[in-house]
Amino acid sequence: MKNSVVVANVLAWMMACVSVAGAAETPNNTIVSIKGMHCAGCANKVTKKLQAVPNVNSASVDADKGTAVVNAAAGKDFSPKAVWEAIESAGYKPTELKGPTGTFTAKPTK
Ligand SMILES: [Cu+2]
Repeated sequence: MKNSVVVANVLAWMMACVSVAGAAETPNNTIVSIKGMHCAGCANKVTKKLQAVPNVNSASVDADKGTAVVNAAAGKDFSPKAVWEAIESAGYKPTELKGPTGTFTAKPTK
Protein backbone atom coordinates (compact mmCIF):
# COMPACT_ATOMS: atom_id res chain seq x y z
CA MET A 1 0.00 0.00 0.00
CA LYS A 2 2.63 2.46 1.11
CA ASN A 3 4.79 1.66 -1.92
CA SER A 4 2.01 2.27 -4.40
CA VAL A 5 1.36 5.68 -2.87
CA VAL A 6 5.04 6.54 -3.25
CA VAL A 7 5.01 5.38 -6.88
CA ALA A 8 1.90 7.47 -7.59
CA ASN A 9 3.58 10.51 -6.04
CA VAL A 10 6.74 9.99 -8.08
CA LEU A 11 4.66 9.65 -11.25
CA ALA A 12 2.74 12.81 -10.45
CA TRP A 13 6.01 14.59 -9.80
CA MET A 14 7.49 13.38 -13.09
CA MET A 15 4.41 14.49 -14.98
CA ALA A 16 4.54 17.87 -13.27
CA CYS A 17 8.17 18.22 -14.31
CA VAL A 18 7.35 17.42 -17.91
CA SER A 19 4.52 19.94 -17.98
CA VAL A 20 6.66 22.78 -16.63
CA ALA A 21 9.82 21.83 -18.56
CA GLY A 22 9.21 24.54 -21.13
CA ALA A 23 8.53 27.21 -18.52
CA ALA A 24 10.88 26.44 -15.68
CA GLU A 25 10.89 30.03 -14.49
CA THR A 26 7.14 30.21 -14.00
CA PRO A 27 6.14 26.96 -12.29
CA ASN A 28 2.44 26.41 -12.14
CA ASN A 29 2.30 26.56 -8.36
CA THR A 30 0.79 29.25 -6.24
CA ILE A 31 1.89 29.41 -2.62
CA VAL A 32 -0.26 31.12 -0.05
CA SER A 33 0.67 31.97 3.52
CA ILE A 34 -2.32 31.63 5.81
CA LYS A 35 -2.90 32.82 9.36
CA GLY A 36 -5.10 31.07 11.88
CA MET A 37 -4.85 27.35 11.07
CA HIS A 38 -3.95 25.07 14.00
CA CYS A 39 -4.71 21.48 13.07
CA ALA A 40 -5.44 18.98 10.33
CA GLY A 41 -9.13 19.91 10.57
CA CYS A 42 -8.30 23.50 9.64
CA ALA A 43 -6.12 22.33 6.77
CA ASN A 44 -8.93 20.07 5.52
CA LYS A 45 -11.43 22.90 5.52
CA VAL A 46 -9.09 25.12 3.51
CA THR A 47 -8.21 22.26 1.11
CA LYS A 48 -11.90 21.62 0.33
CA LYS A 49 -12.56 25.30 -0.38
CA LEU A 50 -9.48 25.57 -2.59
CA GLN A 51 -10.36 22.46 -4.57
CA ALA A 52 -13.75 24.00 -5.35
CA VAL A 53 -12.13 26.99 -7.10
CA PRO A 54 -12.50 26.70 -10.90
CA ASN A 55 -9.35 25.42 -12.68
CA VAL A 56 -7.67 24.34 -9.45
CA ASN A 57 -6.29 20.84 -9.93
CA SER A 58 -4.99 20.20 -6.43
CA ALA A 59 -4.30 21.96 -3.19
CA SER A 60 -2.03 20.85 -0.41
CA VAL A 61 -2.38 22.68 2.88
CA ASP A 62 0.02 22.50 5.81
CA ALA A 63 -1.47 23.80 9.05
CA ASP A 64 1.86 23.71 10.91
CA LYS A 65 3.67 25.80 8.33
CA GLY A 66 0.59 27.89 7.59
CA THR A 67 0.90 27.41 3.86
CA ALA A 68 -1.16 26.20 0.94
CA VAL A 69 0.31 25.09 -2.38
CA VAL A 70 -2.28 25.35 -5.12
CA ASN A 71 -1.81 23.76 -8.52
CA ALA A 72 -3.73 24.73 -11.64
CA ALA A 73 -5.31 22.25 -14.03
CA ALA A 74 -3.05 21.55 -17.03
CA GLY A 75 -2.99 24.45 -19.45
CA LYS A 76 -5.33 26.53 -17.31
CA ASP A 77 -5.07 29.42 -14.90
CA PHE A 78 -7.17 30.11 -11.87
CA SER A 79 -7.98 33.45 -10.37
CA PRO A 80 -5.69 34.39 -7.47
CA LYS A 81 -8.57 36.49 -6.18
CA ALA A 82 -10.82 33.40 -6.09
CA VAL A 83 -8.12 31.48 -4.20
CA TRP A 84 -7.75 34.32 -1.68
CA GLU A 85 -11.53 34.47 -1.19
CA ALA A 86 -11.80 30.67 -0.85
CA ILE A 87 -9.39 30.79 2.10
CA GLU A 88 -11.32 33.67 3.67
CA SER A 89 -14.56 31.77 3.22
CA ALA A 90 -13.06 28.87 5.20
CA GLY A 91 -12.50 31.34 8.05
CA TYR A 92 -8.76 31.99 7.74
CA LYS A 93 -6.64 34.92 6.68
CA PRO A 94 -4.32 34.81 3.68
CA THR A 95 -1.29 37.05 4.29
CA GLU A 96 0.69 36.49 1.10
CA LEU A 97 0.01 34.85 -2.26
CA LYS A 98 2.85 34.07 -4.67
CA GLY A 99 1.91 32.83 -8.10
CA PRO A 100 2.64 33.08 -11.82
CA THR A 101 0.94 36.48 -12.00
CA GLY A 102 2.82 38.01 -9.09
CA THR A 103 3.08 38.33 -5.34
CA PHE A 104 0.18 39.80 -3.41
CA THR A 105 -0.01 40.82 0.23
CA ALA A 106 -3.60 42.01 -0.09
CA LYS A 107 -6.48 40.45 -1.98
CA PRO A 108 -5.69 40.42 -5.73
CA THR A 109 -8.14 42.38 -7.88
CA LYS A 110 -8.76 39.51 -10.34
CU1 LIG B 1 -8.02 23.28 13.43
